[in-house]
Amino acid sequence: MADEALVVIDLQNDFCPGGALAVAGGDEIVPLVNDLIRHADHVVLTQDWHPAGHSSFASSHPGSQPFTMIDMPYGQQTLWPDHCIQGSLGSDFHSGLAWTKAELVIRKGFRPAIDSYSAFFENDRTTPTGLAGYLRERGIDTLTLVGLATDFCVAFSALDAISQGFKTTVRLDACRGIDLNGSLETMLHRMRDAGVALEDHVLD
Ligand code: VGL
Ligand code: ZN
Repeated sequence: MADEALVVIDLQNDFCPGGALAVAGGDEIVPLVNDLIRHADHVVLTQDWHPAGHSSFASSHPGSQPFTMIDMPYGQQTLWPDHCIQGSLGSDFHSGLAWTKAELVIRKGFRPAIDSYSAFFENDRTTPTGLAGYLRERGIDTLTLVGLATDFCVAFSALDAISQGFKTTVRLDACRGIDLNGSLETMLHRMRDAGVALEDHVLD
């Protein structure tokens, strides 16, 4: 139907094996995502897109290690290895991703002082990316989310999609997670409780 869109989250080299913030099996989802793209009416991609020295990088906080937490003016923030630096090979979409059909690429995380997991809002939870307005103006009210990582950018995007009034499905078989301190379990529960439809066609 014409009111549905597939949103492919951060299927970039740095989140795939060999990348700077590799998600286990991140590249395995590419064939299935391509299949979903082929069948979708509308396709939107997100691209994690950080300037060098971004505040979410552990390297920007002397003495801090990746995968630890830090207090930012907008709340707690996980620190990451340097990744998805604007224009780097790591920031490119996976070379096997059939992205040409995408009608929109939303870049996020480009403000030096704020990280952005969600496709809709930065991590201050108030700065919008413009995606909700774009989708509404296009008459799209139903979303399927796939990509990386299940428990960070996919989950935050799905929770915001629900709060913005979109009927939202996450295809878990077309996602892979980071799973930091139980984050996968936590975020699966949060999504289910919020009304996100969690589908896993591997289990069908
Ligand atoms: C992501 C951590 C940092 C993601 C992006 O795409 O899930 N995770 N930047
Ligand atoms: Zn990032």
